[in-house]
Amino acid sequence: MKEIFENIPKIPYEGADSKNPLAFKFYDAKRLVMGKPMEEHLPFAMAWWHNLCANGTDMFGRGTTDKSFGAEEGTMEHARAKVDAGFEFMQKLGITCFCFHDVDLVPEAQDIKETNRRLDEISDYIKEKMDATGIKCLWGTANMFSNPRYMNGAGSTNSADVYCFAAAQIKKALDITVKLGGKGYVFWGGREGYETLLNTDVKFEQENIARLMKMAVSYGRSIGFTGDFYIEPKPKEPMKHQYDFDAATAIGFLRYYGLDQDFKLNIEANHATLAGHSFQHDLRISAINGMLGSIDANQGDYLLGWDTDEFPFNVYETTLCMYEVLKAGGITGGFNFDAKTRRPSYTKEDMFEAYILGMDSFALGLLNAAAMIEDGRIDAFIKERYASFESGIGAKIVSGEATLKELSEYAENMENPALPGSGRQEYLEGVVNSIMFR
Ligand code: XLS
Ligand code: CA
Ligand code: CA
Repeated sequence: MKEIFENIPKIPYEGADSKNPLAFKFYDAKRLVMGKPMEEHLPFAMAWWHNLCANGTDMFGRGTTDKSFGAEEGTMEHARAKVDAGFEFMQKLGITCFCFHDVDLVPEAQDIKETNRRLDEISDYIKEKMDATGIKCLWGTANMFSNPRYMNGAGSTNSADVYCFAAAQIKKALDITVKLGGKGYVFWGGREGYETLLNTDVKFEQENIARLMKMAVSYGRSIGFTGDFYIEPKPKEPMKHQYDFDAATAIGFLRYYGLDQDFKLNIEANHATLAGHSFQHDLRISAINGMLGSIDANQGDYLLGWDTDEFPFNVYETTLCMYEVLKAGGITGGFNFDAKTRRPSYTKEDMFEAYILGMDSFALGLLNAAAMIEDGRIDAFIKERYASFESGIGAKIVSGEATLKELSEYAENMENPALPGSGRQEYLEGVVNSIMFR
């Protein structure tokens, strides 16, 4: 078969001193970190939509990047060319997984039966490639936001017919995910939200979303899907207000509707920051609730108020992310680069350099986070910070034996309490710097 990325070799690891743009400087797949190879800590995935489909089109202009891969766009020949390109790309980078939406794989036909036939055909071809290369599917999903029929959402639409169409798409996307052995199935509620409360029955819409998710769980389990369903929280864009605002909101929703046994969260860096949180905040909230499933590894731009889906470059952020991941004991999902090159970065080399940047940034994050844990100063500080709850009245509070009356008497019998110990934030930030730039 003809090579698509002809001038690009398999990307080697060359170390931090390398000036070769097509080499890893920090991602060394077999290097052991805390007793485990980097590649096991960091199961990276390629996002089919950005990498093989997005061509740089934005609201102000046409695409800048040729993603035809030698075939006419909108044809099944092009769908196959994307599979060839994707597998060559992943193999050259040593990426072990991919994620997809149904409509990333094939052009949508006028009639869903024909779209589904095309999905059957392309998934046979993808499966062949997976068997030949060992590359796996991290998760699948259905795109229920691009087509105009979803202008008012899918699960939250006001049209029962559109709701049924969404159900049909989910059913097929689940079939394909199971056929490809996908570990997870994502619900990103792009248009599940509202523009104005004046035309919206929020309670009814949320109940309908939950009904659709329950049907998806029941169907998925019936066809042998044993993986996790994921909600991917995002506060806004495209809707003004989206129901899965952030990790805490999504967890509340899942628990309220009894979906928390089947669902976890897929946390995206750029979505957490749009919600006014740090990436690590949403990771921590998910982890402490037993809901940290998978990660969409990208970054936003603090100067822009929208979802820019950039390749991760901010090593402070990847460090603090990997700190949360290591503390949580790892994730069962993976690290999906839901990221696109900037519009003026339109060459095939740019596609590779972007992934090298992302993989190196996460490798650095992993090394730093492991060093922070091995250093122990942060853990020791936190333990000491709450030490007053380890004995005496503090221990009684934690054990649940204390009453409000008893605490009140305790307070009445003491002088004013001393100020709590210093938070020492600046010291701790200095510890992070001294570890990162060791
Ligand atoms: C968009 C989302 C989307 C999901 C999958 O902002 O990130 O790409 O990851 O539908
Ligand atoms: Ca995403
Ligand atoms: Ca995004």
